[in-house]
Amino acid sequence: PAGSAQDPVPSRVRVEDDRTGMHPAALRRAFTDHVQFSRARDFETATAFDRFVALSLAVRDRLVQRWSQTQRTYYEKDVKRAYYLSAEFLLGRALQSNLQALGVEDTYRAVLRELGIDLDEVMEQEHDAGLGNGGLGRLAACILESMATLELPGQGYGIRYEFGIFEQVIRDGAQVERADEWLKFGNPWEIERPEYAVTVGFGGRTEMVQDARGGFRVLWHPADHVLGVPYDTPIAGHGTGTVNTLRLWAARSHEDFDFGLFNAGDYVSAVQQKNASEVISKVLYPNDNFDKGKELRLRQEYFFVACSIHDIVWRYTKTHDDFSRFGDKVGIQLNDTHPAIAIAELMRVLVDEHSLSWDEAWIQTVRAFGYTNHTLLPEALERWPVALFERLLPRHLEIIQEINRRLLRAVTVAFPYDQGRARRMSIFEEGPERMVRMAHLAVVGSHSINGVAKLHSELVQSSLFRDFHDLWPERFSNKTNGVTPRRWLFACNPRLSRLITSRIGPRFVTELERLADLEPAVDDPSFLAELRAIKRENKEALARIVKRDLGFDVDVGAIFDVQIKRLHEYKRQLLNALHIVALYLRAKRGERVHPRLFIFGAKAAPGYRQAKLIIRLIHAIASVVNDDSRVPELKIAFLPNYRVSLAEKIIPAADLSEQISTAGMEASGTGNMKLAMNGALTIGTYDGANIEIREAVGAENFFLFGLTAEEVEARLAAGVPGRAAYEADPELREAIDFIRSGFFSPEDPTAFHPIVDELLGRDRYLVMSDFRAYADAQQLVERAFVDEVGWSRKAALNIARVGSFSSDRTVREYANEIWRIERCPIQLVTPEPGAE
Ligand code: GL9
Repeated sequence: PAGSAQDPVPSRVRVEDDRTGMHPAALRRAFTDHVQFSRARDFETATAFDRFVALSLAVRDRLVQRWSQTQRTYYEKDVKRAYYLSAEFLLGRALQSNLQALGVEDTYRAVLRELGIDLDEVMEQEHDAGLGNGGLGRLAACILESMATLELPGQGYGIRYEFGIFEQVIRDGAQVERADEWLKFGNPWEIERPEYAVTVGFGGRTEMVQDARGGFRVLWHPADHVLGVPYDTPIAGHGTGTVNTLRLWAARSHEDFDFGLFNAGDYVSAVQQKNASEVISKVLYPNDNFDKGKELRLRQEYFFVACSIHDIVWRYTKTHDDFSRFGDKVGIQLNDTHPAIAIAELMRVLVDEHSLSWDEAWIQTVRAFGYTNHTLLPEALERWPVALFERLLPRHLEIIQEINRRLLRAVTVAFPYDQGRARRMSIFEEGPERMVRMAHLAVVGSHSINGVAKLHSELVQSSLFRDFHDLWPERFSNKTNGVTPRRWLFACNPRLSRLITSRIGPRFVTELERLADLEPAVDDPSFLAELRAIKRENKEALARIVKRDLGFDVDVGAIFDVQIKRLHEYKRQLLNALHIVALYLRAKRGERVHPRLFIFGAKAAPGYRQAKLIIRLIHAIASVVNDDSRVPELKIAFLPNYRVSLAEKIIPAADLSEQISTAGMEASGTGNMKLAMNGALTIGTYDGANIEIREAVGAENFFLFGLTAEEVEARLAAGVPGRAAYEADPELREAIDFIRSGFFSPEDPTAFHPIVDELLGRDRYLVMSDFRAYADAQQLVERAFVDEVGWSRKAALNIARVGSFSSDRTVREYANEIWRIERCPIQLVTPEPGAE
C-alpha cells in the first residue's frame, strides 16, 4: 500500500486511498482535499465551520465501504433485523463518535495539529442533532449505537424534523424559545435518497369491493397524498466493521396534490400548495412526558410509520415471496406509543395490499412487534379522538375496530362474568368524546411489552396494564435502560478514561462490566488522589464555561451539585430550590454551610406554565444568592439551552447527582447512570433505576431519602395537603414564607404565589412531604464531602460498579429475549492499513 510512517507524502497515492486510507498522510490529504473541493476554499481562508464539514466528510468517506458492506451482508445472509421505530432520536454531535468508532481520533488530532488546527475547536463547530426531548429520544440514540457496536443487524426509523428541540435563551430570568435551525448550514452526515421516496395517504374513504374469486377486499381511497423522502445517517459500531442506518423521513409534496389546480390554470397557488404537506416534518413537538393531542402530531406519527412499514415490507419481499416468515426476519420495536399505529398499518398492508387473511396477517404482526412503555403518568398516555381518526385514517379505524372486536371476545372467553374488565381493556374509551387508547393497541398487537427499570416494569404489570397482564403474563418483562459508555465515559471524560485504562486496560469501553476490575484500586491512595485530581480538572473546565456564559467565578472546592433534565414538576427541581433557600437562610443566620455550586440545566415545554415559573424562581433565587457577598459559599448556575453536548461537559465535573423525582413517577432515568459512571454520588429517591443503581454501587455510596412509591400512592389517596409539612417544619416554613413574601421578586411580590399555592395545597408531587428527609440527606452529603478521601473512595466504587448500566447490556437483553436476532460480524472488503 502507498504511504507509511517513514514516507509521509507518498509519491503514488491510490485514488481510493484518499477516501479510505487510515494512515496520517491519507487522512491529511482527505481533509485538505475536502476543504478545497467540497467547500471550494483555499486552506488559508477556510472558516472553522468549513474545517468541521471537511473533516466530517473525510470521516464519512471512511464509513462508506463499511456501510455498504454491512447492508450487503445482511441482505446476502438474509438475517433477521430489528427495526427501532421512534418519533425521537436525540443524537447530539457525531464527529467525535465516528472518529472514535474508526479508531482515528488520536491520529487525526496529531495530523490537524501539524496543520495548526485544534481538533476540539473543530468539534465545537458541530450543531447538535436535537431530534428529541429528553430521555426517551436519547435512549433511542444509545440503543442504535450499542446495536452497531454489538454487530447486530438493526436500523432506526424516525422523522427528519427541520427544527429539533427549541433553543432556550434566558431573558430577564425567564425561558424564551428560539427555533432550532440545525440544518441551516447543512448536515454532512446525512445522505438524501429520493429514489426510495414513499407515498403516504391521508383521509378519504374506504370501499368494499368483490374480487375475482368472489371474496371481498377493502380499498382505501385517500383524499390526499404526501411524499416521504428518506435521509440516511450512518451509525457506526465502535471498533467494528458494522455501520447500521438511521433512516429519517422528510415530507415533500406529492404530484397528485397539485396537478388538479395546475390544470385549472392556477399555477402560482399550485406551487404554493406544495408547502402544505411539508409542514408534517417541520418541527418536533417539544413536550416531555405529556400528550398534547394535536392533529398535526397524529399526521407526523402516521407519516413516518407508513413510510417505515412500506420500507420494511419492501425489503422483506426482496428475499421472500410470501409472508409466512415475516416474523422470523423482522422485529419492530415501538419506542413508546408514538409509532403504535404501525400495528394497524402493517395489518392494512398485509390484508389489503398483499391479500393475506386476517389470521395470517395477525400472527405475523404480533410476532414482529414489541412495545416499550416509558411512562406511567396519565397525562402522557396518548389518546386520540375517534372522530379525528375517522377523518384522517378511516381504514385504520376499521382495522382497529376489528382488532378490538377480537380482543373483547378473547377477554370474554377468559373472564366470562366480568363486564368491567372488557370495558377497561377496550381500545376505545367511552365517554362524551370516544377516544382511541394507543397503549392498548400497542399491547394487543405486540408479543412483548416491557418497562424500562425494575420498579417501573412491576408497576406496568400491577397497575397500568394489570388486566392485560392477567390475560397474557408471558408477554411482559423488564429491560432496564442503559447508556452508551462510548459517549458518556470514553468521549466525554478523556482524563478519567485514561486513568481507568492505565489500571485495567482499554476493554471497559466495549465491556463495561470490566470496570469491576477497578475495585482493588479503591483502597489505593494514589488511585484516589489521581481520581480527585481528574475531578478537579473537570470542574475547572466547567468553571470556565460558567465564567464565560454566566460571568461569575466559582470555587472548585465547592460541591458541584447537579440537576440536569427536563423541567417537570414530578422531577422536583422545586425540592432542590427549596433546599437552596433553606441553606441560604442558614448561612444568613451564620450557620456553617459547605460551599456549593448548584448547577441546573433544564428546558420547560413552551406551554407548561408551572414549569416555566419554576425556571423563573430558580433565576430569582440565583440573582439574590449569587450577588450576596455575605454568603460567598453558595452559587447557582442555571446553564441555558441544556442539550446533549452541554451534558457532556457538565457530567464529568459533577460531585453530586440529583435524582429526586417523586417515587413511582420517573420510569427509569438515564442521567442518573451517566453521572454515577463519571464518579458523582447520587442523592435520590426510591424511584426508577435509582433503586438498581443503589443496589449495584452499595447503599453506603448512595444518599437515599424520601417516601416509597407505595407511601406516595397512599398519601396521594389520603389527600394530605402540603400545609401539614409546612406547619410541622420551621425551616420549611421559613423557606416558603420567604418565597411568598416576594423576597426573591421584589418588583413583583406575588409572582411565585402559584407555586406556593400548589405546595401548600394539593402538592401533587409531594415536595413538602419529602422536604425534611431531603434536607437531612443533604446534611449527610455535606459531612461525607469534607472527608476527601472517603468521598473519592465512594466515587471510585460508583465507577467500578456501574458496569451493568451500559446500553450494551440493555440491547443484548432486547436482542436475546425480544428480537431474537444474532450477531452478524462484517468482513471488510479490502484489508486496510492500520491507523498509526
Ligand atoms: C421517559 C422517562 O420519563 C424516563 O424516566 C426514561 O428514562 C426515558 C427512557 O426510557 O423515558 N419517558 C418519557 O416520556 N420521557 C422520558 O424521558 N420523556 C421524553 O423524553 C419525551
